[in-house]
Amino acid sequence: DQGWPALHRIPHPPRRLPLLGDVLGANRSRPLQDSMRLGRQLGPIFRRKALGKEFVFVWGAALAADLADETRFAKHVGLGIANLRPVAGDALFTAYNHEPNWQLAHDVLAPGFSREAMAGYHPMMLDVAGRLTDHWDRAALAGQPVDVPGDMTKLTLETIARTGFGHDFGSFERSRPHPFVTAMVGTLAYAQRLNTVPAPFLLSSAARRNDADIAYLNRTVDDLVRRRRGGSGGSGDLLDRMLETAHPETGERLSLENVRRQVITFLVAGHETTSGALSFALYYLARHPEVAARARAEVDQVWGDTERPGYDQVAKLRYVRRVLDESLRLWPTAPAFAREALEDTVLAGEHPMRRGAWALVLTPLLHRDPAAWGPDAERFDPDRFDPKAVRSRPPHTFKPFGTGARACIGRQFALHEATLVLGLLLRRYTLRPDPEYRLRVTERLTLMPDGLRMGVERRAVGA
Ligand code: MNH
Repeated sequence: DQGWPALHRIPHPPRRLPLLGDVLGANRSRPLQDSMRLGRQLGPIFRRKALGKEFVFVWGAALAADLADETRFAKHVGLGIANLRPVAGDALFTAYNHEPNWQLAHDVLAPGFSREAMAGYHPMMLDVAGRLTDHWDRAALAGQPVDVPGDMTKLTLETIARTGFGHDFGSFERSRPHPFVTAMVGTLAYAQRLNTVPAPFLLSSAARRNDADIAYLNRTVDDLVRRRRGGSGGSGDLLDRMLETAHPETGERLSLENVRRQVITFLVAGHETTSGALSFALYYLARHPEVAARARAEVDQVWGDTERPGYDQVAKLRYVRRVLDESLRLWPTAPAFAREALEDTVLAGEHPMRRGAWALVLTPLLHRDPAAWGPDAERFDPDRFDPKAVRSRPPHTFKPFGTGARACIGRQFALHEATLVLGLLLRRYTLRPDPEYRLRVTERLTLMPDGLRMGVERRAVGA
């Protein structure tokens, strides 16, 4: 029963195959959206069988709120995340709760995400955004559509590399993605495939390819760290913290092997999800001109015609932030997180769980549960995030950054960066959606609107 004594009470798909379980008929390249489809049919808690094991999925608001209780549940490192251990080891994202390097790295790196630290990153974020707008200006002039996810990935990779590690990948000067991005996408896609296809059945060429990708990531990061240790110091960025800061109480430092894992983790976690969030927001802004107009009016009003908006002027873009929240509601780009029972317990008074049993929370469905979001939950409406509406909802219904002690450390970083960039783009361009485009969401552990292109035109005012 895998830790669920009353597993039989949890619904599962009607047709189950003896060996393959519920895998057959599943969409292997879109496991998340496949689970969403099943979840809609089976209800707020359900199970799927894969590789001979039962996996419990949860999306009902009341169940998810119970799983957020930190006295009874904690993060579970499983499925896709465990598959990333060969790349990220015991760095923050992939560490098991009991591994000492989690607390050590968390305490050493948390000040890197304080308000003061963020204000220090702000000018660098503006510089990187300037490279994006240079690129979009050329597209606008040539009447060429822009590749939204491609350009957002360049932007967010350069932003985390620059602010965190003083590094420049030169993404905007390349026509193809940087090899670091290709290797990273390769390892994420491989980790995702390991969820549905057992390792022995994956082609050995795919495994070799994955080893080569990991080796490339390691090499890139080792070079970067070596250069820093060779003297050219940063300005108190994340890498300086990793290399030089001792734990305030124990005096302990991160080992070099752990620093390597952390740098890879931050480069990956720090850009892929933010890129998706920006891309979905731009998709919705282009599709809802009335929302774009309201957001643009706010930017014009709050920023006036300052060339370089200040750090505090970003937080004042309340409506732009709601657009971002609403995009992350419909398509939370890190679309699931797992919770395990710390002791024997009963989930939501109904489902007994033994210590160690776990469930996967399907965030996009939680974010569309009519019980929390109303009958029109599928509709895009940023006003759901005005303060009055937020207060009227039960807690733990909006979880794009996970929950509890292991929630996202980069949340403020991502929100500041994305709000700043949306503000800059809204002020500078009118977005022209491609009328032929239909939203297709690709998955490689994270979500991204596939093939999203749009036209951009320079605005006359404030430009
Ligand atoms: Mn982020 C953990 C989503 C941006 C670095 N992040 C998480 C989790 C979610 C998440 C969900 C929790 C996963 C789990 O419970 O297993 N993160 C996001 C989203 C964005 C994002 C949706 C952008 C939008 N994350 C960022 C950025 C950084 C970052 C930017 C770094 C600069 N995230 C992390 C790290 C963790 C994490 C590191 C692991 C934290 C921990 O376990 O201590």
